[in-house]
Amino acid sequence: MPEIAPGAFHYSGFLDAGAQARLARDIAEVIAQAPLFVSRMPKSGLPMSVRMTNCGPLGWMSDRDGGYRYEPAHPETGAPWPPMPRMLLDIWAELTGYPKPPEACLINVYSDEAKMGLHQDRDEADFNAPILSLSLGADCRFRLGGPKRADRTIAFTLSGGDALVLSGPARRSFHGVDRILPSILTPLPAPLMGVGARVNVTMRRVT
Ligand code: MD3
Ligand code: FE
Repeated sequence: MPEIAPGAFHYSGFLDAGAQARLARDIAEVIAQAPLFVSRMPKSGLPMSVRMTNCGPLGWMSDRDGGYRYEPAHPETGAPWPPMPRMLLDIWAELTGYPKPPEACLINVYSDEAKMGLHQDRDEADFNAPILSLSLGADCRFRLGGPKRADRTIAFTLSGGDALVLSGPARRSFHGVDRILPSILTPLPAPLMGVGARVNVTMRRVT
C-alpha cells in the first residue's frame, strides 16, 4: 500500500542496512568533491537551516540576489558537480520507470535542529517527470499537502532507508520537514558520521 496520496508513493524500508551504507559511502564521496554549502533565501538573504550539495549535470541552489535556480557548477569551488552515482541512477530507473535519467540530484543535510518550511518544487521546467527522494539517518516528521498552500496536509514519518516517489498530481504538492526526531536512535551510516543527523537526496528532471 505505498500510495499515500494520489501520485505519492512511500516505500518504507526500501534500502536495507547494506544499501544504506553503500549510499552513504557514495554521498560522502560527493561531499568530498563538492563541499556542503548554505543556500540563502532570495531577497532577505537569510540562511537556510539545511546544508546542501549536488551531483549530476545540474545542481539546485539559492542566494539573495540570484534566487532559486539550477546551476552546472558549485557556487564556491566553481567546479562542475560530481557525476551521479550509478546506484542512484539504478534506483531512479527501478522506482520511477521514467525513460530519461535524472538531471539533478540535491543532497540535503539536516542537523538535529534543521527544518524545511512548506514549499513547492517549481524551479524545474518539466513538471511531468517524477521526483524521487531517499532518506538516511534520523527519522523526520514530514508534511505533504496539495497544490495550494492552504490545502489540507498529512504528516507522516520519513525514516532512514525510505524512498518517496512524487508523480502526477503529487509532483505539484506543497511539502516540508517539520522537525528531525532524536538522531541518537538512528545515526547516519559510518561514512557520513559527524556530517549531521539526517540526509535526504532528491533526484529530478530539470529541463
Ligand atoms: C513532495 N526536500 O529538497 S524530500 C527539497 O527531506 C525537499 O529534504 C525534503 O523538499 C527533504 O525540495 C523532502 C521528499 C519530497 C521531495 C520533493 C517533493 C517530497 C515532495 C516534491 C513534491 C511533493
Ligand atoms: Fe521540496
